[in-house]
Amino acid sequence: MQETAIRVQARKPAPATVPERWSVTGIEALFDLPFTELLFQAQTVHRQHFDPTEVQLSTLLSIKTGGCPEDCSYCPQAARYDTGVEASKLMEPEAVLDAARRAQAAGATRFCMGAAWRGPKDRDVEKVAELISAVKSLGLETCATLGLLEDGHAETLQEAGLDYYNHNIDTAPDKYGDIISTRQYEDRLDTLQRVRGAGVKVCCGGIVGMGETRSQRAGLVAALANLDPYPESVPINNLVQVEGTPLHGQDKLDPLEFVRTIAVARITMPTSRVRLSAGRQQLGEAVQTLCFAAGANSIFYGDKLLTTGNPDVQADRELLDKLGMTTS
Ligand code: SAM
Ligand code: DTB
Ligand code: SF4
Repeated sequence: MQETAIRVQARKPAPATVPERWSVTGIEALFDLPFTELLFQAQTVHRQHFDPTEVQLSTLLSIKTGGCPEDCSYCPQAARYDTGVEASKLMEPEAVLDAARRAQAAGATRFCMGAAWRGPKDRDVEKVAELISAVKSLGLETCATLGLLEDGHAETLQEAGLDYYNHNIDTAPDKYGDIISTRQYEDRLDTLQRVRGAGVKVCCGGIVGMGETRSQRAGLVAALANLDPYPESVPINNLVQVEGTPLHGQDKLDPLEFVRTIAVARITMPTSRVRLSAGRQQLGEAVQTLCFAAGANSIFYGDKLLTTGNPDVQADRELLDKLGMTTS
């Protein structure tokens, strides 16, 4: 068979400093495109900034699980919901390092440490800073997601070697109050500002499949794309429905609508890593493949997310091999 695959040269992403301003209606118009047209536009943008055959691998570790005082209605770690997740203390450095070494040996290039806090106390930040330095010294990129940050926290984490801070806006601003009542959307923006101010790269995305309308999915993407600059890393989660959480039993999102969301994120945030995040197990191989074709170029890689399942490493390797994808 004739070799027809054209390997597109990766270009260094342009700095995301002069974002286009996106209106919700402009983004809804992208969602409304015929599927093949939307995918073509997303692929075109993708190829202008990245090698479309390459996927970045990030591994998650829950360094402090459960017992969280917040009421995020999707989350199995909120203390108020009976989900069977046991609360635990912050992990010891040696155990975190072991997990980071294993992730690196399996091929991950970024290690993301998550804590079920509303936000860390000063003492917690000191301890997490030690974990970050240790993980960074292995040669991995570092990411942390610890909740709302206060004065000085982002700077301490930056000095320890933090590359990315994950802090999701989760849903459209006009949907936020339906999902979380213990904090405001603006509190999230304030922490994102602190992260930027300290010179740490921003990982910020959201969850779809929480009963939002298409217009609200467009609102989520608009809010992300209009951050100035827009996030370097954009995790798009498909709600993992956990028994005991208020969102368990929610109508499931049409998988093709998930693919559309990925495509629209790619078009509106051309130089970002768009990451297939929670919910990959439920998507299956064919839909994930469409997501890669729509411009997704990162995944959470490893047998577990924070408390829920993820495709195992072997299955991911087989899928990526089958698709002829390379990893970084
Ligand atoms: N407690 C911190 C916070 O909320 O920022 C950090 C950890 S929290 C678990 C990180 C993110 O995980 C949330 O913002 C949400 O987007 C995602 N997440 C949590 N539970 C999820 C679920 N059941 N399905 C999909 N995404 C989920
Ligand atoms: C993100 O956007 N998704 C990840 C990561 N950032 C921290 C977390 C997904 C959590 C899914 C539910 C769980 O495993 O507890
Ligand atoms: Fe707590 Fe984060 Fe879960 Fe919300 S998403 S309940 S803040 S761990």
